[in-house]
Amino acid sequence: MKRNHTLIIPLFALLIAGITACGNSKNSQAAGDTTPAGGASNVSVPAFNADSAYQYVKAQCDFGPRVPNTQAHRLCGEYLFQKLRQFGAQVYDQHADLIAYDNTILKARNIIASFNPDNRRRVLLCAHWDSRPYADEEQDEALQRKPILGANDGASGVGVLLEVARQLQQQAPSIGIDIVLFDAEDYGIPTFYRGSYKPDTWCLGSQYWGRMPHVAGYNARFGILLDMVGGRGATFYYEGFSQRTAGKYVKKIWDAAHRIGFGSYFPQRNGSEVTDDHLYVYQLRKIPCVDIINYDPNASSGFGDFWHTHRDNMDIIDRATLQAVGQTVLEVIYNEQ
Ligand code: AHN
Ligand code: ZN
Repeated sequence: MKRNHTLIIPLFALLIAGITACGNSKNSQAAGDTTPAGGASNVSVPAFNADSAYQYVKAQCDFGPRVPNTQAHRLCGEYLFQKLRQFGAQVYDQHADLIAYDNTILKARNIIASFNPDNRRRVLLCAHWDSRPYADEEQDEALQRKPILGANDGASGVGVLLEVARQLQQQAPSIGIDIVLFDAEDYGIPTFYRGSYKPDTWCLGSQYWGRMPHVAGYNARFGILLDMVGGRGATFYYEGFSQRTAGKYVKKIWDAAHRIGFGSYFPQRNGSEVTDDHLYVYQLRKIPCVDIINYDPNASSGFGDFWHTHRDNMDIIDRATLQAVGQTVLEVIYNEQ
């Protein structure tokens, strides 16, 4: 069989890449002295502030579409990096040149924030921070080639994680947390593309990080990926790949959501399998990773009728959805021993 160069080249063509770690390592604050006997308990879980998360979503959108190789993308990357440092994390900056489906070289930047970096017990939280260069789900073809704002698709997950980071600085959980903001998730082959199919054109930043983690041999107990977690009326069904490869953590997260009163957002029923960053976290780093993603298997709209259109802007962001997801994430990580 002929070697599959189209697969190998894009994945390994990591032309120029560099990682730099920047200090600010006043991190290990004593974890609370509560010692719960497993599961939900007497641990104090901070209150997620949805107004704060909303402002972080808006701040990203205010830069405009965060498409790799644009000024808005560079400026937003700098904003996210500085924000995470301000929250007291050890922040790693991972620059990489990644090859898109059409051979564009994307100047990509994964941003990784480690809280309590010396703790061996770790949980990974992740989201993508880039936004899609196309609105290829628009009906009007003229609109399809314009980049989207990605308030939900991109900014929402990052906004929730910035608010989680702010909470981590105020009160440390028992475990270490790594927040990974992946770049170049949403540069996958557009529907209007007439060239030949290529595999693995989505999630370029997580594919890079999976092969080249910020710390050699990086591992975590499990991961949670947030994708499209701010849309009004969102529902989060079990995502198929997560269920297959990280089932016990799916249960842990959905149980937590139900325990604290957000069950209506988290139906305990199977959804579809979605190609997303969690695939590469699992395949390349063997870390079970759960995708919390707005996908309704029963609705024709699937990811929401604003998905990959210009309607994915601040108008469809609902603080109540951000609250449901953010408080559930806090409930899970502060109960982890
Ligand atoms: C596909 O469209 C194949 N997967 C969805 C991954 C994605 C795009 N998440 C956000 N935007
Ligand atoms: Zn997308």
